[in-house]
Amino acid sequence: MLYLAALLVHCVPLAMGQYDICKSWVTTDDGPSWEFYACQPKAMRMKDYVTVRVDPAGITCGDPPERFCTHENPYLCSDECDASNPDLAHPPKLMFDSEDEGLATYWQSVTWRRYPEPLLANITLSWNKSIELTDDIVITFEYGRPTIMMLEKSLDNGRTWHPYQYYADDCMEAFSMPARRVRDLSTTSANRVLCTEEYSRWAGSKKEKTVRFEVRDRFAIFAGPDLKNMDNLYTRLESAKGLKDFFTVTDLRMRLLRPALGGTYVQRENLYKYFYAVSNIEVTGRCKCNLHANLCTFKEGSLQCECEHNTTGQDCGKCKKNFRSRSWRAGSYLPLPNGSPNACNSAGSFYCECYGHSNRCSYIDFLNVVTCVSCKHNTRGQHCQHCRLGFYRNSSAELDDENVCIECNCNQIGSMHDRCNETGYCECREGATGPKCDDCLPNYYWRQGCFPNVCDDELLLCQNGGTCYQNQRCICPVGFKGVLCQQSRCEVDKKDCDGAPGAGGSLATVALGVLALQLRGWVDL
Ligand SMILES: *[C@@H]1O[C@H](CO)[C@@H](O)[C@H](O)[C@H]1NC(C)=O
Ligand SMILES: *[C@@H]1O[C@H](CO)[C@@H](O)[C@H](O)[C@H]1NC(C)=O
Ligand SMILES: *[C@@H]1O[C@H](CO)[C@@H](O)[C@H](O)[C@H]1NC(C)=O
Ligand SMILES: *[C@@H]1O[C@H](CO)[C@@H](O)[C@H](O)[C@H]1NC(C)=O
Ligand SMILES: *[C@@H]1O[C@H](CO)[C@@H](O)[C@H](O)[C@H]1NC(C)=O
Ligand SMILES: [Ca+2]
Repeated sequence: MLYLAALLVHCVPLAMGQYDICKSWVTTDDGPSWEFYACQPKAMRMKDYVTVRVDPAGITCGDPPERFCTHENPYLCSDECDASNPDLAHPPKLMFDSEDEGLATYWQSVTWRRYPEPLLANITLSWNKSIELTDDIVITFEYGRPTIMMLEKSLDNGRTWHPYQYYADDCMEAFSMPARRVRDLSTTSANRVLCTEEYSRWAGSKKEKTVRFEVRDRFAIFAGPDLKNMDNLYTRLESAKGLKDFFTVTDLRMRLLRPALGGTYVQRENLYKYFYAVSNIEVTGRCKCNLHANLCTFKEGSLQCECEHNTTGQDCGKCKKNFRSRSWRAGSYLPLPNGSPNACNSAGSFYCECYGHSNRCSYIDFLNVVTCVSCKHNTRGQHCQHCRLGFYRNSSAELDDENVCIECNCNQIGSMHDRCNETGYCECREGATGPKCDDCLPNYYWRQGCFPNVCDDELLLCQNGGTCYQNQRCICPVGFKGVLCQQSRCEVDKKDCDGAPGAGGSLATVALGVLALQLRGWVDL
């Protein structure tokens, strides 16, 4: 009885209590109504929902069958691994089964018979769902723990990986890192990635079997040794940048880099006692639902939050359709003790979707329409569904994305105006080209805009020994003049020499074009 009570008290901070309900039906002066709270699912044994992959191919023992020895009894090699015999096979799934008392079932690698080539294995765990760790990751090794290994994590379903913790019997030698202990971390370094020697030394294969990633010790930095002060932890998780993400994973990878050596150097005459054997990988955590769900279920092979607060998505990371009157936000642990639900809302009695770009709608009497007011993120329109002039639609972003509108960035001189088409192309003045109109067409030169070449090396050659200066003018020798130095100074009178082309006509065309486009823009509004 006493034991049971102690056990319950011990479990309270992580298993029960705060943030376990999303809403309740309350009676107020205005009558009964729903009240909403920040909420999160209970912690679960995550190994029940994991997909595992072991690399490289052929690293699992038993194909072909192989004998192996143990460090305790290296010359009695009577044990056998045989993949074709269920009693002697050691497939990866045995790292996640539930074991009868006393009978360890385990995945086992081939032996290090290829020494000195390193014996490397990757064990990759994937959930296809973001998980928040709530307790230590505990990996149990039969026949000794690796002398070098590394734990990596991914937050994006395995697209990118980051080191999580390094393990070695000599951190300096293996990773050029000083050995540290999680217990010695402080509030400012609680999410530091470190190398520890605590789980790699030889102490007999039966005695010390576990390798840990210490989540509790890191929580304890804020919540105290028995995690009694969870409020402080929750406050820190909200305020300390990157702390929540540090405990969040979608995938984990153990990189086994050197097996147990039995406390001595590698004995080449008996390589059959070197291998990896993992009997259990315990991962305790909860589905990350952004504090918008208190249930997480296993559906169609994946964990899925049962979203409340009118949110949706695998992690409740979006507002439901018709509930986007303001931008989606995660729920918050603060203020204590119930937190803030930050629920998604429809705009009240009348419906007006603003795709999260505005928090306000207003009714325009004479048009009889409801329209969003002060659209943000460079959007405009009744539902903030268009981009402001000078911006174009980001084709890889949803309408409710903050990055939905991209600035056109048209070159001010080269383009007719600062608007662009749906793919970001600006409308260029004569002679200009490029998506932003900051280049010149061939036979044009750039000088505060694009101008047709006056002279060049092909068709518009300077004559009578003149030289072409930057396609802008011919530098004529003494005695010649004219655009291409084609005229002798004394031959003709002044009137015939001035051949300046009239630019008035084309300027007027440009101005008209601008006016027409402005009109179109105005009508568009
Ligand atoms: C293990 O994964 C890492 C990437 O994290 C990769 O570089 C390495 O080659 C893999 N090792 C094996 C044995 O597959
Ligand atoms: C991952 O989860 C998503 C959302 O539940 C699902 O659509 C997808 O098929 C899953 N992918 C895999 C590889 O299981
Ligand atoms: C979500 O929408 C429903 C109507 O579909 C409403 O009754 C409920 O109160 C909303 N919940 C929240 C948290 O806004
Ligand atoms: C377009 O939207 C995507 C998704 O939000 C974003 O990652 C990207 O940066 C946006 N592109 C630009 C140019 O802003
Ligand atoms: C935008 O303009 C460019 C260049 O004129 C053109 O290639 C592209 O097809 C246009 N895009 C659209 C959507 O009209
Ligand atoms: Ca097992």
